[in-house]
Amino acid sequence: MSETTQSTWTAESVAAELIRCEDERVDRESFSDDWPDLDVATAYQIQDLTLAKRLARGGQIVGVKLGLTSKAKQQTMSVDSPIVAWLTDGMVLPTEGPAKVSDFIHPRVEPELVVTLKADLRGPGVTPAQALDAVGSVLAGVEVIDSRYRNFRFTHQDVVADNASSGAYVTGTVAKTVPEVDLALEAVLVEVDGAVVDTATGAAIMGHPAEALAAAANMLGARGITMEAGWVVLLGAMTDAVPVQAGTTLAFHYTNLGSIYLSWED
Ligand code: OOG
Ligand code: MG
Repeated sequence: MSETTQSTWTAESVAAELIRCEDERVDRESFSDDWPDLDVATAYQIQDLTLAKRLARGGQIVGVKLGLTSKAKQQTMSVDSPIVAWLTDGMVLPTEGPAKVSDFIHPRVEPELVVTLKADLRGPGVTPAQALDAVGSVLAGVEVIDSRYRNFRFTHQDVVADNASSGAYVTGTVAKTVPEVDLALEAVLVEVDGAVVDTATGAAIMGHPAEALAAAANMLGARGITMEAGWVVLLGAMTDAVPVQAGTTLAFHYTNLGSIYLSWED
C-alpha cells in the first residue's frame, strides 16, 4: 500500500463546493492540502466547471480577468504567476447605492485597468503590440475579490480553481482609446475614508498592461479559447487589495480615467 492518501475530491466536486461556498457566503480550507497532486490544468478544468454552473443559471460571459499580474499582489498572496479567470454578467456591481458586505464572504477591493476588445485575439504568440491593436477602449476599474478560501490562503492551483477569487467589478465612466492614454504611466491613488493608502502606475502590471493582455490571450489560446471582440478584460490589480467593512468609503482616483467611489454598508 502506498502511503499517499488518495484524494476523494474530483474536479466536479471541487467546482460544486466552490459554488456552494459562494452561494452560502462561507469560506473553507483550500483544496491543495487534501489534493496535493492537483495540477494547474485540472485547476483550470475546475474553473471551467464553475463557469458552466454560472452559465446554466443564465449567466453570460462578459470577458475575463487577470489575477496576480503585479508584484504587490504576487508578494502578498504568495503566488508568483499570473492567472486568468472568467467574468460573467452577474459579477457587475450595481452602481446604485452602497455595496453590501453581506453580499460577500470577506470582500477586499483593488484598483484595475480595464480594456474592451474591438477585435478577437487568439494566442499563442500574441505580442503586447498585437494585443493593444485589439483594444477598443481603456477604462478605470475596481474589483471586489472574495476568495472562497479562509483568510485568502491558497496555492496557485487553488486560486485558479476558485476563478481567481472573483466577486464583482465596476468600470469607470471615462472611456479613452489606446493613443489617448499611456497605460504604463496611468496612475491611481487609493483612498480609504479620505486618506491615501496606496498608489501605483500601470507599469506595476507586468511592466506594461499590454503584457498582461497578451498573456491572457496566450494563456487562453493554450486552452483553445479565443478572446472575443466585445469582451471586457480586467488586467489585474495595480496595488494590494483593501479589506472593507460596513462604513468604509473608498475612492480610486486615476490620472486620466476619472474616479470611482465605493461605500460599504452591512
Ligand atoms: C486573487 C485574485 C487576484 C488581481 O487583480 O490580482 C486579482 C486574490 O488576490 O485573491 O484579482
Ligand atoms: Mg483583480
